Amino acid sequence: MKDNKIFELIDAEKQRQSEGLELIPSENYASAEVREAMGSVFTNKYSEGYPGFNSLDGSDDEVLSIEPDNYRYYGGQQNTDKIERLAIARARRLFHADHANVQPHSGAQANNAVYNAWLEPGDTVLGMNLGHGGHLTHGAPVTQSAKIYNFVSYGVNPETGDIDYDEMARLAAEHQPKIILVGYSAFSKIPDFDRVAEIAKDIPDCLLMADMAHVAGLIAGGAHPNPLDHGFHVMTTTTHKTLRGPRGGLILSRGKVSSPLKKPEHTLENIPTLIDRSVFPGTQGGPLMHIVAAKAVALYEAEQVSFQNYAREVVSNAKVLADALMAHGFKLVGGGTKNHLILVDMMASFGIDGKIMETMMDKVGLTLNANAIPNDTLPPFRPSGIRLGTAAITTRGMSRNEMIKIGSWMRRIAEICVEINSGRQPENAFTNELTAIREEVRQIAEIFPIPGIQY
Ligand code: DSN
Repeated sequence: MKDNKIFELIDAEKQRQSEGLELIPSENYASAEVREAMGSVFTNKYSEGYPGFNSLDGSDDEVLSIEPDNYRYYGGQQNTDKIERLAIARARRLFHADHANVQPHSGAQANNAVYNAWLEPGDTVLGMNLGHGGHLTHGAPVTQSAKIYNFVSYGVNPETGDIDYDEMARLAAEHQPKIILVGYSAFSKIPDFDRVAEIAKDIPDCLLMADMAHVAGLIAGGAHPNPLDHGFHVMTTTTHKTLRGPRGGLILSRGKVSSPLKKPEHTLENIPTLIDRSVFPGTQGGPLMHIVAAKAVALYEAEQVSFQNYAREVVSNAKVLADALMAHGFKLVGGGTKNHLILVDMMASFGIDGKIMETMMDKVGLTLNANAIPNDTLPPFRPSGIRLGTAAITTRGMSRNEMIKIGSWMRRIAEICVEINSGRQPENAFTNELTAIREEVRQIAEIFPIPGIQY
């Protein structure tokens, strides 16, 4: 008997996604093929261990022509070995990495696995402050890793919105971190990876780690620098944001790859194998092979020329949208964007908080999220800012005209929020106008359907 309740909700979600526009910068629309792989029979299979790392250079066909030297703890790996090896080979090619571990279940798992691979309890990590755009797993006190390791935070300069590299250098010299971590969920500049590598140069055994979850698709598509090309040892990412794959994690590294069955010496050169042992058995059990298959499909898609065009278009759409918003009086942290992401200070722009804007945008089918801005004085659940991005709407094929349209809808929504927030007018005074905007959004959404989704 079919579980109708759940399948009705799946249909409702298909409709919500199809009729609205997704502006949350960490979301995207995975292709039908990625979703098919996710729903495949690989979900039935246990594959603890690894598929062997011999001969992963060259094309897919060359990789498939070699018999894997697998290290698995279950039989029946004839097909799983091949898909995992293809995923690894594709990830290595795309990100110029010596090694890829495609098994982390999420970005948080990927980060924790790297910490566990390189650090002893009490060791210091220098990462970006959560309140300045960093990520929870970069040392927020509520996390498990913050109980184990000593996180020290650098921030951004609120005037420029850029990383305060002088502060980073001062903190690095003072605390001698074992990891310097560059990564973020709300940052719209391009990090100066060379400068960070220079800062780390004089610190013994300092691992350079980049959490590029937000921009991995831009890196893969050549629209953003790759930290592994600038002296970084490790890059972690999720696979579902700009990379447009299934929800999951990925760890890329530079160094020597050896058998995970033998513990290697604790050196930066051995980081690939230290990471493999840290993912399994260190922090995870069986890999999700249906997700690994879907990661392989997404990486295949990211190797196509069309994906390079996509990555470039995401960045140029973000710039057009940022310019449109600024022309409408929105004050952007950092004064614009260099990637896919826009952070707006709603308090400074219109005297309203980000949650009010998020809620009102939802009513017309435009989805974004309230977000803290650097040095925010408001609490995280009702912060001063909003965060939006162009990864998903670019997947739908939208470009300049639609960005300008979104900018003008947002201006009107902000004005409505101001009226309601000030108490000058009740919300129901705007019911008809909000319904009309919602209909305009629906019409544009219909012109640009989500690839691979029929509803
Ligand atoms: N939750 C993600 C984001 O929205 O940026 C980061 O993991």
